[in-house]
Amino acid sequence: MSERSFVSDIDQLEAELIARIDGCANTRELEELRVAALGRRGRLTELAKAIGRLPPHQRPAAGAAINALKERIEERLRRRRQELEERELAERLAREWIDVTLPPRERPQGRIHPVSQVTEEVIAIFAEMGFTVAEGPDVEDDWHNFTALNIPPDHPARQMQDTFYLEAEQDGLPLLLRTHTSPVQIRTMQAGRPPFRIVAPGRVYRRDYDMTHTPMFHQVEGLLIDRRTHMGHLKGCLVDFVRAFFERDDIPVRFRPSFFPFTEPSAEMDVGCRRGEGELVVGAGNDWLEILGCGMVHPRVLEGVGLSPDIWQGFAFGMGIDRLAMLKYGIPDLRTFFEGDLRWSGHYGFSPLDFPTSWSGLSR
Ligand code: 2NM
Repeated sequence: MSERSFVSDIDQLEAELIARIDGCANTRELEELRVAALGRRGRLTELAKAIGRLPPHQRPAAGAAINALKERIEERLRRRRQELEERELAERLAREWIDVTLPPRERPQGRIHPVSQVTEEVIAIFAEMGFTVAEGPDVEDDWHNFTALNIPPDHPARQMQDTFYLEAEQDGLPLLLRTHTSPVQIRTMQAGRPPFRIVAPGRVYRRDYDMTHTPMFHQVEGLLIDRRTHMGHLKGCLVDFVRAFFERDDIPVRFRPSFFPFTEPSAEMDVGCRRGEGELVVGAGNDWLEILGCGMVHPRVLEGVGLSPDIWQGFAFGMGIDRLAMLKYGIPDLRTFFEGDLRWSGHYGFSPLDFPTSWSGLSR
């Protein structure tokens, strides 16, 4: 190859590349062109390789010419890129615009389910009295759900008709869906040291379905264990609770003797109410409505978790959250709670902004 033809190749390539750079319509085309010209197998790179075929004395000048061309092309690419970027930006700005005066798009606002609302209300009230929240598994074993609670082997609650048993077994006994949240209290007492003040909210399961029963429902149970605890503490605590919950200082209450295997003595607590045609008003009237079960924790339950009943005593209670929600907020049919009907949630649900939470100031 002669020096003259090399120089004319350079001139020709320059003219061609410049024409193509100017002809690029956008930055993508320009980038393709840059690779085709300056890339590892690009036109300029190939031309540079041809220097090796020139006679040695011509190589320095040819090399310099190639480098100068490369710089001119790079500069041209840079300018063209800037032009194209500015044009593309201007096009995007013209095309993509937002009308900031438009009203915001409507979007669905969820509602808090009455069960969640009431659970948090109950927790908040007991939190003020120094109780903390404890939780446990929905799938329990026979010992935590029954035996530790002094429920005898032949008790009806243990029957197939009443309890959901799983196929899976543990220590030769089938696992089950907890029938109350009491096993949480058992687990808490086993894992820690007294005194205890806990509430255990959660789902529980019983084989029952009619106007007032669903196979899954919600409970809050509470437990207080301390030295020299007595029935007076139980009554004071629960009377304060119902007054706070129903937001009435004058609400009539009474305790009726009852029976639970895990408490002795046991009681049921009623609140005054008024019943009319299809209506039920809590807090006044000459009728009574049962709202919770309670009692002093049975010595056998205490012994079962390694506490001496001579030193530690306590009281426990349990209530149905769903029923409390029906009473406080006038919801007639329990079964509607679990149908997931958005019209129902819209009507009976609560604003998320009013949700009482552990971070909204009441509990510690
Ligand atoms: C109730 C009524 C009375 C109760 C007892 C215990 C435990 F674990 F301490 F023994 N937990 N919950 C209890 C007592 C529950 O529900 C109607």
